[in-house]
Amino acid sequence: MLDQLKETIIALSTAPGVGAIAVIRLSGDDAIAITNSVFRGKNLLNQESHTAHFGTIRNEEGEIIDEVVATLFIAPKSFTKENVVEISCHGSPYIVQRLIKLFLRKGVRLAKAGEFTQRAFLNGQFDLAQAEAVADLINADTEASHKAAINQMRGGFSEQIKQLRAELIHFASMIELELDFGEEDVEFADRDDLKKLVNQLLSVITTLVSSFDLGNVIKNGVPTVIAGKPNTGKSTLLNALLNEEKAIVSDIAGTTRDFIEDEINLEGVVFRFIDTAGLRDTEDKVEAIGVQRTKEKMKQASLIIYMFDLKNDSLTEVNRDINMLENLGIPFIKVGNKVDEAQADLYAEMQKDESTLFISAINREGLEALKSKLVDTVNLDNFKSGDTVVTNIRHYDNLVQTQNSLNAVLSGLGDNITGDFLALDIRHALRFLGEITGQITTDDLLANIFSKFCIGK
Ligand SMILES: Nc1nc2c(ncn2[C@@H]2O[C@H](COP(=O)(O)OP(=O)(O)OP(=O)(O)O)[C@@H](O)[C@H]2O)c(=O)[nH]1
Ligand SMILES: [Mg+2]
Repeated sequence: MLDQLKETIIALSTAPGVGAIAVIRLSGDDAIAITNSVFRGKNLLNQESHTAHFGTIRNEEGEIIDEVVATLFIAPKSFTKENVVEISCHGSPYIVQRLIKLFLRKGVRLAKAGEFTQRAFLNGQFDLAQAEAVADLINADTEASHKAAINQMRGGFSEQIKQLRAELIHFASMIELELDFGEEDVEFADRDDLKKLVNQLLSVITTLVSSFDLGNVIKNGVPTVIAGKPNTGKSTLLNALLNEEKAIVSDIAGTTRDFIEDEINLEGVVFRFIDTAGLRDTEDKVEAIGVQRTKEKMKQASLIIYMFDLKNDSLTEVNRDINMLENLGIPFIKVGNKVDEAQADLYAEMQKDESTLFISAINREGLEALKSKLVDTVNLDNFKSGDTVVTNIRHYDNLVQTQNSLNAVLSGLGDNITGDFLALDIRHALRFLGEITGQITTDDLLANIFSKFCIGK
């Protein structure tokens, strides 16, 4: 791994394809020297860090490949803390390819996915959780996900975790010291203090764990299933929300067979709407498969828009459906459609329940109220107040594991178990916490994380 680190790596850092400018990045001990060997205009070896230089790059025959600007970052004042050169050339894939090939002949090698960020991490530029936030930041496409990624990249909950972990290490070493004394009955680690610390840790970690619901929504959007009987107007609503004729609408019950989905961004949160086959018992084979899929989709949803038909449904049917949804245990919004042709008695009855919304999907009436209700259910307010939110599933997994180990420590303390068992559970907790920030790493863990990055990052 260390030898690999010394090699100078290269990759296109801008998006592939034609553009005004493309940026090729090199990082490693020899980045500047190698660039200098093909660069004409100035001696790059005599230049200061953070300076940009115009010149030409020529191949072995002296032929000009392109006019470029080379920006120098001298170690350790660069993203990777190594020597870095960023070459801005004309944004033609042909030129980029010729330049990279020239550099490969000069002894650099192609960077692997995420290798620049991995080097930055290994050289101590930031911790692992922050490195992962770099990837999130690149993929962020809403205000909320952008904010969460920036937050995490700038330190987020890493500091908090490192601090608590340091205190726990102190206890672990005290208990292990006790073990060294073997038979003698000594207690260096005060059990009451340990209990206090573990409780404190648990409360912080529990808050972080429960923030993941929101974090996941911020990062991946809210899968929202539109469900209801055939012909209630589900596809009409989807089209109205998306502002396009995405789904086929007809007055034939059972029009939608497979599910259709698309996203919209409401106040910085992405909702992934899934229009489904109407729920009913049917003899039609294809439709029956669709209904089965609807039921599965509903179980996976974070939110269900339950739509009923004010024109055609009976109160008994609606109540039965609502009952079924309550048993499902997934948050749902009740929406009565076709308010323009509503049966007076059903409408009056349903209006008694203040949480029910009434819309006319076909006339686009009541959609704004529905949209604000959707946003309300996500409850972004927590996030806006600057609370730390866990958005990464790996961090979430580790936090849950830490929680389990700490609970084991607590119950061990309750049962007065011996120091060696306590030490074991504490060590587990330490490992799970350390893996979040990268204080403990394995090659597998790193490979797994950085391979998800794009090449050039
Ligand atoms: N009066 C009235 N008719 C509506 C409204 N919304 C939809 N419709 C009509 O209801 C019929 C069914 O609409 P769809 O959107 O296809 O209903 P669906 O729930 O997707 O039906 P399936 O795909 O069969 O499950 C169509 O004829 C629509 O024009 C509304 O707000 N008012
Ligand atoms: Mg439909």
